[in-house]
Amino acid sequence: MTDLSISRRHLLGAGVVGAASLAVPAWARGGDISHGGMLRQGFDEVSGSSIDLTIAEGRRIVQGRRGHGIAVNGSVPGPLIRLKEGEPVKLNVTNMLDEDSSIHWHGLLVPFQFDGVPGVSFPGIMPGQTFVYDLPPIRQAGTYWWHSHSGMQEQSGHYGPLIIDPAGPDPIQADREYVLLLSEFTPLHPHTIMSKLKKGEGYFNYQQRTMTDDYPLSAEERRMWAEMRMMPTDIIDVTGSTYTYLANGFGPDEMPEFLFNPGESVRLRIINGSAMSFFNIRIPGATMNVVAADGLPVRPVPVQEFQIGTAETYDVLVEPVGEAVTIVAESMDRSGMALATLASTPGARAAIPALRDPPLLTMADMGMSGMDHGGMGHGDMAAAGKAEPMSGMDHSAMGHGDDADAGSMAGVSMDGMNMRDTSLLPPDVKVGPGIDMVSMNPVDRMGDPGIGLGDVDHRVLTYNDLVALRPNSDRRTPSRQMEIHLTGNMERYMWSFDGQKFTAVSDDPIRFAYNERVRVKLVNNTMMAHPIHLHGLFFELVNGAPDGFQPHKNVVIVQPGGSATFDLTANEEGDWAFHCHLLYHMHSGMFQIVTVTPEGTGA
Ligand SMILES: [Cu+2]
Repeated sequence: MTDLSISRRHLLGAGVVGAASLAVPAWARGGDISHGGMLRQGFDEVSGSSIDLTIAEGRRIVQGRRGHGIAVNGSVPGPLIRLKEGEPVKLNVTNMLDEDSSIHWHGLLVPFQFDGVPGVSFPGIMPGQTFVYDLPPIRQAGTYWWHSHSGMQEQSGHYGPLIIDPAGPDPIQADREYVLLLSEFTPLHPHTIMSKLKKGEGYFNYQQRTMTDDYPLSAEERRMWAEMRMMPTDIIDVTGSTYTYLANGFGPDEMPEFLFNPGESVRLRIINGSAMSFFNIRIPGATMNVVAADGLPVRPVPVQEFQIGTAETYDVLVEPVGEAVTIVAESMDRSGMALATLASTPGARAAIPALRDPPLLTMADMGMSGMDHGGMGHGDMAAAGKAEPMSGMDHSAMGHGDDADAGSMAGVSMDGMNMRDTSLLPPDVKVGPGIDMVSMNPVDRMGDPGIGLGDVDHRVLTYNDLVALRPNSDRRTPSRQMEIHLTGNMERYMWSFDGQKFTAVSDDPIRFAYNERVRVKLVNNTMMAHPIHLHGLFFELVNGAPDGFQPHKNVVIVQPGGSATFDLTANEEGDWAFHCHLLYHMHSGMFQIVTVTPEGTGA
C-alpha cells in the first residue's frame, strides 16, 4: 500500500499543477497582472483574520484554447478562502480592472452591506479601489463559493471556493477531503455570447432536429414540436460547442488528481461555479453519500448520480476502491464533461465513460404533467424522453377537442392545447411580449431528478430525498403564502419574474416583515430549468421531510413547466438579491430585490 502522508491542506488545492514551482506567485510580484499577464489554472488557499484579494485581468489558455480572463490573486479559479465558524474576518478586495467589480459570498450569512451586489447592497468597487468586507463572527460552516456580481465577470473566471470549518466537531467525518469546483471556459467574450443569444436562443444548440436526425421521435411528435415552434433538445442555452468544462480550472484532458489510500473515506465538496451549466455527477464504480446541500448537513443519501444546478453545492462521501475511479461531471445536455480522478496510485486513471445520448424534453417539461393526448399518436412520448407518464387527463373531455384550428393562431397547438393561455396566470403577472409560454398544469416537481435523469437505471438524488441533519430552529407554520412566476420569451431571450424584467430604476421589491414566516411557491412557465438563488438567507424546501427537518438551501432548481416551494423566516434585515443563477438569464431580467424590514418595524 502506498503511504500518502500528505496533509489534507496540501491536497486541497490538488490540481494546482506547477503552481508551487513559482517561488513568488505572479500576482504577488505586482504590476504584471493588470497588464494582461498569463493567468494560472487552479487555486491556492488563503486563510486568517485578514485576507487580501486582488482582481485583475489577463490571458488564459485551457487545453490550447486561448481567451481573456478575469482572475483573483492571479488564478482561475481564484483562491480557496478558508474561514472558521465563530471568527470574524476582514476581506480586503482590491480592484485592478478598468471597470467596476465586486465579490459576493455565495451562501454566507453577512450584514447586507457586505453581501457584495452592486446597486443592491453597496455601490461596487471602483477601479483602483480597495473595499473591506469587515465580517462579524461567521455563523455557519460548510461548503460555499464566491464570485463577482458585476457585469458578466463571473463567466471570465472571477470566482472561487469558500470553505468554513466548524467551531466544534464536524458532523461530517472523513479521512480526506477535496474541493471540486466545476465551471466553464470559453474563448468568447461574455458580451459576444449575450448578443448571440439575443439573436437566437438556439444559437449554441448544435443538437437541433433535422428531418434525418436519429432522435426517437415519431413524425407526429415532430409535427407537434414544430407547431409549437419549440425544440425538445432545447435543454441549455450555451453548450459544449462553446464551452470547455472545467474541474478546478482544468479541462478534461488535464484533469486534477485526488489521492486516497484504499479503505479511506473521502469527502468531496462539489461546487457548481459555472455561469450557465448544470452537471450530472457520477463516479462509476463508487456510491456517493450526499451529506450536505448548499453547505448545510443532511442525512446521508446514497446515490449513484445527482444533478447539480448552477451555483448549488453538495458534499458527498465516497469510499473508492482499486487504483482509480473517475469523477464525471457531464453537462446536462450531454455536450461535454468535466473530469477528475480519485487515485490510490499517483498517475493511475480509470476509464472515462462516453457521453450519453442527449436528453429530450417531455410533456412534463411543457407544464403538461398528467395530461393525456390519447389517440393523438404521441402517447408514447414519455418513452422518447424520460419517464413522466401522461395519464390522468383525457384531452377530448376538455371540451375543446375540435374547436381550435391548430396552427391558425399563435400559441395554440396540439389540437387545442394552448401553450400561451395567459388567462391561467394570476393578475399580478404582467402579460406582454416577455411571456411566450404559460404552463397549463404546473405541478410540484421537487421529486424529479432533473432533465435527462428520469430513465437512468441507477439511484439518482431528488430534492425530496433531502432531510436536514439538525432540527430547524423555526417550526412555525407560515403566516403568508406567495406565488412567484418564472417567465420568459425564449425566442427573444427575455427572462423575468412575474412577466417583469428587472430594472433598478422602477423596481418594486418583494417585501418581508422582519421575522415573518412565509411560504413561497415558484411556478416555472418556461421550458428551461432555472436555479433560483436568494441572497442573505437560507430557505427550507417544502419537500415532505419530517416536521422540523426541512432541508435548508439557498438555490432551488425549478424544473421546466413545474413548481418548487420553500418556507423562509425573514430574520436577516436589508436588501437582498433574488435571481436566476444562470448568468445570461439574470442579465436578461430574471432578477428581483427582496427587502426584509428592520427589526421592530412593520412590513
Ligand atoms: Cu434562468
